[in-house]
This record gives sequence, structure tokens and C-alpha cells, in this order.
Amino acid sequence: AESATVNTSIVTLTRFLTEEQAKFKEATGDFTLLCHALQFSFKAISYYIRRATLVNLTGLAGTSNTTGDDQKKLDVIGNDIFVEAMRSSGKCALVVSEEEEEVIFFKDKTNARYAVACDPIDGSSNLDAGVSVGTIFGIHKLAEGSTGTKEDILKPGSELLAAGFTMYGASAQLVITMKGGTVNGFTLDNSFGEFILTHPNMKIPKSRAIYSVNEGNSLYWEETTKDYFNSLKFAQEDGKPYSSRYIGSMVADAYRTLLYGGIFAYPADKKSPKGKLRILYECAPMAMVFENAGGQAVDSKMNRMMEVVPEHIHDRAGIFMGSHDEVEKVKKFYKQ
Ligand code: AHM
Ligand code: MG
Repeated sequence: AESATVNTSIVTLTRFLTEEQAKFKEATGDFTLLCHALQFSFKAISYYIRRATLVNLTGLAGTSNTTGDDQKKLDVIGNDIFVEAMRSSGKCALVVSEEEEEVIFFKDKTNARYAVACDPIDGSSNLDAGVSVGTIFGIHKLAEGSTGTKEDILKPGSELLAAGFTMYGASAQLVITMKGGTVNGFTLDNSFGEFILTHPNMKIPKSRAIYSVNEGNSLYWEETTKDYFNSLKFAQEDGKPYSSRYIGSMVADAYRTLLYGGIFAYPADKKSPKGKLRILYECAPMAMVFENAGGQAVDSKMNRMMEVVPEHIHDRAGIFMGSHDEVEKVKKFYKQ
């Protein structure tokens, strides 16, 4: 009978969070409410990205953000949607966004216990070409007794309560993980308007001969970086060289790396001595996802990315992340 093929026990994000709440002492009802506001922002951003070309949302907004990037119209909209969702959740005390120079405090939300860092639309330089972009987020809990200060967010990834990212591709994907937990992947079902658990307990393959890096920067790379990537182009133990895959959108390169394995890197170099990607809302959340999926993430000095403490909210780091054995190889190479 046809009904036999219909899954009548679908695990939505809401159901998943309710079930997790029973397992994690951190996952209070407040955390679940915060996640509801998050998922609304993902749905809304995904919707506007898909409509962009039709409703004249492509192109530049005519402004630039703190890090000097030209802002796209959608960067501004994505940021406003995200910040508003966090404010209205009532559970968020402060937000750090790639698109905002300063921390945004919601001082009237006196019951708020969380601090959220986000890159509302990562990879936005690819937007007008219809390449996948996404939202990266990290959630910290306020220190005991704190009503929300900068120090509540200037923390290493190891203190993150939850983190993850979305990728607005052929479908909208959401990858989320909690402290000490597994990594779970959801797909937005547009007809239900719900994120459905489609990739439970994601584990990154232990190794894979794929590297993902902007090789156009090799002119600026340190010798070790050049030597490492060069070494991948020669016959490996199986007689074959590595494959190269670089989309230029961290969420998309990270999602592929998570599923297929390999190494993704944005090393520090002579042009960007501190690296390009930002610790709070790019490197640390991704590091948490990769570690919880069985992979690794390190900075350009081969320190565990999760232990890197940012001094300022927009601080950057070099990053190498991916399969356990691939990152092990990088570490060995750099320590020689
Ligand atoms: P953005 O946050 O301004 O979009 O910049 C971050 C993006 C990442 O998604 C991607 O990994 C990287 O920048 C690509 O940089 P490049 O164009 O230098 O290779
Ligand atoms: Mg970004």
C-alpha cells in the first residue's frame, strides 16, 4: 500500500531538540527557544537568497563592513534578519555579527542567558553567481551572574555550547552540534517549512585525497605551506595524487569535506599574516563541528583551533580542518 512508503514519524528539528533536551543538561527550554529563532532566520535568509535575482536583491549595497568587504544587499538583509531573530527570541543577550563592527547588546532582555556569534551570509562574494552560501553560528552561555558583556563571547571554541552552519544549496542544509555531542544534519523541507533530520550522527571519513584551498594565494604562502600542498600533487601511497576542490564559500567547502573527507585550508600567509577567516563566527564553530564529527581543526601554528582565544571580536586565524588523518599529515609536515 502507498502509505507504507510514507514516513509518518519524521524527526523535525523541533522534535530533535525536544528529545535532546532530555539528554543534555544545557539544553533547557530556553536553549530550544533560541534554536527556534535561529531556524526561523535560516528559513528567511534561504527564502530571500532564492528570490534574489527575481526581486532585484543582487549586487552591492553601496556600503562596506568593518573588515572592509563590500557589502552585498543580501549581506545587509541577512544580517538584519539574524539580529532581529536573536533580539525577538528574548533569550539572546548579545550578538556578534561579521556585518556589525561592535557587539550588539539587548539590554532589555533580562532573562537572556546566551551570546551568539554569526556570519549571516558566508561566501557572499559568490552570491550573484548562484553559488551556495550559508550562515555560520556559535552559541555561548553567559558567565554565572553576567548580564552580558564582551567577555561572554571572547571565548575559545572549547567553551561553545552549540555551533553549526547552514548551506543554501540545491536544498537548504543545517548542520548542528552541541558540546560533547554528535553532529546532525537537517534538510529544509520547503513544503512543510521544517528542517528534517536527514543526516543523523555525521562522521567525517578518516582520510580522503581531496584538498581545498585558494591556490591563487600561493605567491604569498610560507615555504612550508607551499611544500605541503605541492606534496599532494605527487603520487601518494596508492600511486595517485590528490584531487583539488575549491568553491570559495566556506560553508560549501566545509559541507563537502564533512561528507566526503579531505582537507580544507585557509592558511595565514604574507598577505594575511593572521589568516583571513574570523575566529568567532567562522573558525571556531567549524572546528567544533569537525571535531565532534571525528575530524580535526588547527590554526596555522598547528594549535588546536578550539583553544584559540580571540582578543577582539573580529580576530582572524589561519585554519586547516578536515579528516583526522589528513590534519595529522599537515601537523607532521609543519613540525618537521
Ligand atoms: P565572507 O565572510 O566575506 O563571505 O568571506 C569568507 C569566505 C569564505 O566563505 C571562503 O572560504 C573564503 O572567504 C574565500 O576567500 P577567497 O576568495 O580569498 O578564496
Ligand atoms: Mg564569512
